[in-house]
Amino acid sequence: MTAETTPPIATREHTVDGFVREFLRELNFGQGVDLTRASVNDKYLAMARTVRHYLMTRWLSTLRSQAKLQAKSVAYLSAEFLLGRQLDNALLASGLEDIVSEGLESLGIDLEELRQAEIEPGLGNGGLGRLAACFIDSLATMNVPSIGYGIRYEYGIFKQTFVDGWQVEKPDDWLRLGSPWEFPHPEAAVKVNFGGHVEQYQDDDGVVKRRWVPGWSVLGVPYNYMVPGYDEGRVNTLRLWSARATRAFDLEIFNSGDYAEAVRAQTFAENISKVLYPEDSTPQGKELRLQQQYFFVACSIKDFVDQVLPQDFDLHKLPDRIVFQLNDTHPVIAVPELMRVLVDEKGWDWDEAWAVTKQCFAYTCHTLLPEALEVWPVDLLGRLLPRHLEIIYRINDEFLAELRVAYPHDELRVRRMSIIAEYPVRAVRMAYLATVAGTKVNGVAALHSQLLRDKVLDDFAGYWPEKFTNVTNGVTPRRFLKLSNPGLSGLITEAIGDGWVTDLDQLKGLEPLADDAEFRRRFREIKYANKLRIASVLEQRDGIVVNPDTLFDVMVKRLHEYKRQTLKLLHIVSLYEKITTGKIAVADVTPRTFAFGAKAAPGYVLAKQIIALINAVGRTINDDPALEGRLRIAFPANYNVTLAETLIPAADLSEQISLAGKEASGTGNMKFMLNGALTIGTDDGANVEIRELVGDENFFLFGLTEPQVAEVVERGYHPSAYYETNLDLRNALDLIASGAFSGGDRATFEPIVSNLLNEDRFLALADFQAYVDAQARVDVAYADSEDWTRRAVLNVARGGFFSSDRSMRDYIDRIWHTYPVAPEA
Ligand code: B1H
Repeated sequence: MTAETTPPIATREHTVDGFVREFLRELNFGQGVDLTRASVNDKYLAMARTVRHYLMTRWLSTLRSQAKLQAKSVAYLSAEFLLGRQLDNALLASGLEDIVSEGLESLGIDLEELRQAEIEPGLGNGGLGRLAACFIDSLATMNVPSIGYGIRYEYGIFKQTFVDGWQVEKPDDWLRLGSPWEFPHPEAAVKVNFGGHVEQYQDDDGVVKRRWVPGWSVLGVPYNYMVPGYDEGRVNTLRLWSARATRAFDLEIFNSGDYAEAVRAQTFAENISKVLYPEDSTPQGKELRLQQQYFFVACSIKDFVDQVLPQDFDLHKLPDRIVFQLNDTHPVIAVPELMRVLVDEKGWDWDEAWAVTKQCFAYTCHTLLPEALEVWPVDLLGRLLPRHLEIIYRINDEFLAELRVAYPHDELRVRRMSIIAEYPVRAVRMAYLATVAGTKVNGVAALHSQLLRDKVLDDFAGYWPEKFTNVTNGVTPRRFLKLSNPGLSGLITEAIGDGWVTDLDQLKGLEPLADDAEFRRRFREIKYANKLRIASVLEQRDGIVVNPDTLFDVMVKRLHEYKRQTLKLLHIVSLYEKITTGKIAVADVTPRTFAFGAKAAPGYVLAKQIIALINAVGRTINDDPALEGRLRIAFPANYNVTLAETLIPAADLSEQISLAGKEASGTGNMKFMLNGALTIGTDDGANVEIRELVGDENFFLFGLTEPQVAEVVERGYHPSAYYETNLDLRNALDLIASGAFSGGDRATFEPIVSNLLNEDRFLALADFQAYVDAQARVDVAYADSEDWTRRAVLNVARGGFFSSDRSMRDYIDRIWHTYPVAPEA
């Protein structure tokens, strides 16, 4: 189409009057209510739709220019996108903030009330899902053509409640009040097959081929979401798939007269996108989970090949047009799926198809825990996806043949590297499949990538050294500094201008101000205001009272033994024990608020007991007059992105205390740093890089290093030895065991104590003393408020590296080789 014949795209008037008109139109014509009778939800929905309309011009022109230019793109395949609330981000991206506050004020509407009405889409478990959300934000802001593909779960991560201190899960019905940010396209539904068998046949030329005869199918309905870049950037697309029953599926059964069966079949199909699996790091090998994985990946590949690409596109050029980034192993079934499409549907030769396929994928590994590496039993995989299993076998056969040439006298190595595990059951190792198929394999922090090369995938790194790379994670400064900490962002902008929002390295310009007393005073004032803000949120949200005149010591992350919430708890219990037995005077204790936020996977029994113990210790110490209010535990239920946004800016101390070698990266650690908290942490994940950047003197390091851990484990670890020799530790454990926190009942927390004494898989007892000593250094440092603030400022100033914009640049340079394309005006 030429410029003259290109139809125009509608625009909106960027004025207060223009906004008010659009808003009222949405309220009246969209919600069907007038302002005097509108509920908060009516106003929120109208507001959200209005703001999204202001982004529409940019979205449509992004789509139009991409259709024309066909620039190389990234398709980020992820089972999770933990987006958080959308309204503020959309306001920021549309540059409407001032217009909107003025416009709403003129209508007598409280913007804050509308913000609070938004239910956050919790379509992820934790760091991995939030990372995906940060990455797509950065890609849009940096004008990189990209599309996110995932699942529109009807229920996101469960809502956590506490009953007598124990976690009870409630469904997260996030769609119940309407979902103003999505654009459903039922007319573009895609069919996905499952089950059945594979048969042999002869094609027209008499060549014997194999094809899949599926047993059943479902439809995938795409829901599009805008991914608006900051400040006039592209508006990219996130496409999430929702499962529906096929019409054929229902009709056939329906016509047979069995209405109940037809409804049952429909429910069965729609189950696929019903709920997010709430396991973080320890996937359960459930059939429904594999159905989810194949479902969204098959929809996405079909969508990309049939809808996104032009009809006459030569698929041999696919690697010049797309890279599918595999966010962990969850989407790895995409590899045999693309092979199946090329070989079975397009009629390509195997070799030709494999040559293209292996250039189209790259794989990010997010873990080192052996139990987190997905392995699918061939029984299950073969039942659900028989043709894919055949394809995987053939990929493996050819790979092993290649290895036998490279290592002619090393059959042991060849077997170790097989994509198919033989023990304890025959199963497909998805990480190996991804490594074989990917152009690149990356870990998510320097140490993690090193350990991937040296330990988990060492044979592969030996065979393909150049395949392995690192991209350290990052977080979006738009959401986690600009929006979440308006006080600090204002101060930063005043000092160095606002270029930092898209070029976070500019924070370096703050370094000299660490020595400026007036700057430090204002920095402290902002931290204090942030503490007041979270105090009021906690009071309203949870009925929790906290004292803003205390050190805010915060540990927020999923509950996992390897993250060692119990280590922090032992520190608190030990302090408590020493105070109540008169070993230290209350007056000598630094007043602290210990804030926790943590969900446990519903089936993770020990993790749930640890939650109950944190709450039990909290009840005891919060009520004990002997402490004179100097120590308090605040454990709000249902920690989520929204709560993180107010809690992190209020923190003084960031707890990153995983056993060295277990936390792949961590991203909370980066958010705390950028908001001026100091870190107490082990030499693990991205902590290593945080400490390098901020300097040893501004980081409270403790604990065994990864090689030391390996050595201790090698020698044989005996946690009880620490109990025997460390009196403080023994007293703390004994206090828990005595029932002091469980109304005298010794049974309740016995499993936690005996696990620590007899097993302690993550060496909490070995690191206890080092941790307590590091906390003593924290107390000393905090007492010098000027110097503490100086260090806090340096944390902000040196945190620029942790922008997800930088992560995206690294992916682009090392893996994707895609280039920015600004949307046409
Ligand atoms: C991370 C997961 C994860 N690593 C399985 N692995 C899941 C594994 O649903 N599942 O089965 C869900 C999530 N999540 C985290 O990724 C790491 O533990 C963090 O250290 C890291 O910062 C984050 C982002 O890379």
